[in-house]
Amino acid sequence: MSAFPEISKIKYEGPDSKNNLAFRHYNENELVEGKSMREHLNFACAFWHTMRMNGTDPFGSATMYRPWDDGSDSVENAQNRVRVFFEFLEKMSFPFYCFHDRDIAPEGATFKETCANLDAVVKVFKEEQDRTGINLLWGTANLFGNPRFMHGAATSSNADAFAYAAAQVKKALEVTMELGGRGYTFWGGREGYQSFLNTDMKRELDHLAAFMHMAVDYAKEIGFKGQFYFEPKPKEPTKHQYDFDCAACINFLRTYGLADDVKMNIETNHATLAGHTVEHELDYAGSQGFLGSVDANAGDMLLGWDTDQFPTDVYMTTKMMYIIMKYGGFKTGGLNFDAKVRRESFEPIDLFYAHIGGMDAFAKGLKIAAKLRASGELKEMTTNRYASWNSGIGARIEAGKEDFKSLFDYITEKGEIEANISGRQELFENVLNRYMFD
Ligand code: XLS
Ligand code: NI
Ligand code: NI
Repeated sequence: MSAFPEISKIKYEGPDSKNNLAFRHYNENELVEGKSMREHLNFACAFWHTMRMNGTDPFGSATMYRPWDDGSDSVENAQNRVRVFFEFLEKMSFPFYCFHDRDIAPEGATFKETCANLDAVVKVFKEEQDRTGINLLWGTANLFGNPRFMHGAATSSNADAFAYAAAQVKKALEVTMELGGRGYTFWGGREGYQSFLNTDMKRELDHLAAFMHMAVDYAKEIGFKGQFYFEPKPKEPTKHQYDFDCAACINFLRTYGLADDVKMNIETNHATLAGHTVEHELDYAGSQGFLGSVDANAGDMLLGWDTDQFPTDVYMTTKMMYIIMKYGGFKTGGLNFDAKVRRESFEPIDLFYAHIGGMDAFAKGLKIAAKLRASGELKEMTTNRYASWNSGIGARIEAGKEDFKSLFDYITEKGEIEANISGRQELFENVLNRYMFD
């Protein structure tokens, strides 16, 4: 039985279409720089937001109208949600999806029972994947929702919570592998702290590293070839999350010998919460060789929390795709819509509008980014800005042929530096606008 009987498969109708249930820019097989849009973007749908958000907020109860969901915690209901999810994915032409273990299956009375519930639901995922050819981009474990993780999981003051989390991730890795997942994501959840007075930070960080090493080792042991990701978030739920931003995460990975096995999963709203733009985070990770995957969403600049809105700002998607392409595009990763419809957008059809908008915003951004790249205009302007490094003293510094003494002599002899040239930020912005609107 169809959960969305009134909605047929969303088709590409082109930029002139006025059909709100059609793509205007996302044309999955259209080639951009010789690669299909589908492969450039690797869109994934988040199970948690799409199937599990019921619209509760701290001031109000559930609002979402989801006629297929009986509201119970039964395994049957969980299995049925998976079938509905795949109907949605198929109608939206999603190549990928992502999940947390606890979104997809209910916890049982014991850990053993919980694992059995998970297996029963994963069986349906497997069937649906086989039926549709839709794949798992990454899996993850929810190590934050249950009260046992009130002090965190890997960084908990309670060693048993660490052990439970390890058992849970072992199982989540097996399940991710069984479903052919291309990756596995660590998001800190409660890996952070509220007050330094009751916190042994060094010990907690060491534990987090030990935990991630165990995961990496176990993945190797079972032959899981997927890419591990670390997802930065500066705050919420804890005041100081250890995975604050890309710089903090990469420092952690390098310090603890995890740099070869883990890349970044960058979320737009988390970047803005850290006081960065997502472009900054993507470029930083890319420049350090850690660009892995993206949780595509948007925050509200006036609100200080993770609003997880759908991305519709084409300036932002253009800049994001420009940077992602600069670093060679996604290898294992993709654009996972870690986004939820607003509490007031409670009808099933809103799930379609939301994802169509996000996919079209990125498709349009991809096309503009490709035009920017083809013209080379911005790149050339940037390269010219650094012209002083291409020859003479700049080239010699880059080649490691100069030191403080030689530079002291160089400047003493010259007396003053070559005149600076304008940064021309306004011109750069005008050039971008020309490509946005032409
Ligand atoms: C929460 C995170 C979460 C991760 C997966 O803020 O974005 O959804 O992506 O645990
Ligand atoms: Ni996320
Ligand atoms: Ni988030």
